[in-house]
Amino acid sequence: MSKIEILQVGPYPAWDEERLNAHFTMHRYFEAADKAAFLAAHAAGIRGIATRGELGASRAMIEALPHLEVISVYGVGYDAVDLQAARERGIRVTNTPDVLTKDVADLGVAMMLTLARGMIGAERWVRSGDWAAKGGYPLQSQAHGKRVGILGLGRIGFEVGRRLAGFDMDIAYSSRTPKEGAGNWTYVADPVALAARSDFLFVTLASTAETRHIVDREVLRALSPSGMLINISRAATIDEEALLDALENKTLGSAALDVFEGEPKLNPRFLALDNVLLQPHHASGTVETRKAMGALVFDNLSAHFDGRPLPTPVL
Ligand code: 8YV
Repeated sequence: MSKIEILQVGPYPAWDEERLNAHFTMHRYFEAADKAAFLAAHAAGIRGIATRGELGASRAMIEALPHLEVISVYGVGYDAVDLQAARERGIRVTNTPDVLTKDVADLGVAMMLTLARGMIGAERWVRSGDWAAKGGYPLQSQAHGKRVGILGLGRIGFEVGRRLAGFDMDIAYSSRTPKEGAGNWTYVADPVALAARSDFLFVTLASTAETRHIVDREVLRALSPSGMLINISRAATIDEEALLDALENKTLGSAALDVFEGEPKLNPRFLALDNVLLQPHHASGTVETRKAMGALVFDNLSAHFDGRPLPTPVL
C-alpha cells in the first residue's frame, strides 16, 4: 500500500523526520523555491499538513489542498493556522499542549532573573577583563519579593506563578474570570491595573483577535520606568511600536522577549537597546520537550489516519 502524503511546512529535528518519513511520504514545502508550483504539483495526493507553531497553515495553503483532512501543529500556539478555513472544510487541527508548559515557564523566569541581575553584561565584565581592571560589576536590582503580574493564567501562566511563589513574590494575574487554583494570588481584571501594580509583567496569553496588542501604550506606561515586561507568548499580544518607543524613551524600564513581529528577522531598533534581553523563540527548545512535541505531531497524524481519537485536538 502506498504511504499517505503529508505536506511538511518546516524542518523538524532528525529523530522526528526519521519517524515521519518511515510512515508517510513527506513533501518538504520549506525547501521548494516556487511554493505555489510545489503545492500545485503535489495537491492531488496530500491528505495532511505537519507544521510548526510559528509557521501554521494559511487559508491559501489550505485551499490549495482539496484532499486535506488534518493539520498537525508542532507547538501549543495555533494562531498561525487559519482555523476558519479549516472549519469550513471540516479539517481537523491538533497541537502539542502540556508537554512544553514547564519549559516555557522555566525560560520566562530565567529571562526575568537574567535581565534583573544584569547577567549578560556581568558575563562580559568577566570575559573582557573589566573585573580585574575596574573592580566589581555595577549593582543590579533585586528580583525576589517583588510584585509580579501574569497576563493570562492558562497552563503556562500558572507554572510561572508557581515558580515565582518560590521567590516570595506578590503575585497577581489577569484573565477573563478569576481562576480556581490561583490560591492567594490577586485577581486584577484590567491589564492596565495589573501593570500598575507590577514590577515584572509576564505575558502568557494565547494569541487571538481578542488579545492582539493587549499590551498597548497604556499598559506599558502603567508598568513604569522601573518595570520589566517578559513575553513568552506571541509577538502579536504586544504593540511592538509602542514597546520600542517606551524602551527608547525609558518610560518602560526593560523587556525580556522570546518572540518578535516578523521573526526570525526583528526590528533593528531592538538591537540598539541595552535595556532588552533578546531570545530566539526557544522557550520550548529543550531536547526532552521537543521530542515530546514531535511524538505528539506524529501520534495525532497516525491516530487520524488509523481512525483513532486524536490525542490533542484543537478542532
Ligand atoms: C515552538 C511555539 O517554538 O508552542 C508554541 O506555540 O511557538 C513553540 O513551542 C514552535 O512551535 C517550534 O516550531
